[in-house]
Amino acid sequence: MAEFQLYCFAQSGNAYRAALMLNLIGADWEPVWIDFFGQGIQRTPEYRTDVNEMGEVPVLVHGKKKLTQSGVILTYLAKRTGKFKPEGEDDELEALRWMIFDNQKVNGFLGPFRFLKNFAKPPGDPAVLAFLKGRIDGNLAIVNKRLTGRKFLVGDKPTIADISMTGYLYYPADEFGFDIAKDYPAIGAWLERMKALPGWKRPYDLMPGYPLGKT
Ligand SMILES: N[C@@H](CCC(=O)N[C@@H](CS)C(=O)NCC(=O)O)C(=O)O
Repeated sequence: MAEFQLYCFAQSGNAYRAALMLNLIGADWEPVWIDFFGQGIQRTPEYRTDVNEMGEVPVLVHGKKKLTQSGVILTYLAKRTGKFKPEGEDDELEALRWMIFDNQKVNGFLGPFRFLKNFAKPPGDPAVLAFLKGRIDGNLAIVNKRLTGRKFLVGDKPTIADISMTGYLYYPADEFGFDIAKDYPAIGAWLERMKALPGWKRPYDLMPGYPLGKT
């Protein structure tokens, strides 16, 4: 058995943050596939009792510890290994600030937008998609401005804030209907820098369940 188990599925950008971190730090980890779209295991009472009361993925198991919320998982792994750890109180708080903004307003909107566009049955209401797209555009512009003239979100090295922010950004452009890397050049350049880190992999190459129905 590997040292870490990560409950995840290929289409989850929230889980990708944790999977990418595990790979970038060279951890001994294995995925536990959650059949999110088929059986919807995450919504069963058993899952909520035994795995995560919040009914979500990702969940990281490390020995007796079970951690949920990608931000908590990233923080735990950074503290344990010293890798991608923001240094000093100011940078720690700054990283947390960007991770909360990301969770709520960047990938927090991109995830539901992509879900409604690609996977929801019936497909998402166009008015809801238009609302989310407006928010996404505004918030990606904020991230693009932040990354203009700087290499990473916090300080001059990649931290967990950057790993968090990648959430849905490496999924194919056709799943969104717009190309984030092209529309936001500073984000595009930063995505290339993150891609160059040893151990980087695309979400569909890192987690099981792609294409849908294949484990
Ligand atoms: N803020 C959480 C978000 C986790 C989340 O929303 N995960 C989705 C999968 S991408 C989920 O499990 N949703 C539960 C459901 O829709 O039933 C994190 O970053 O871990």
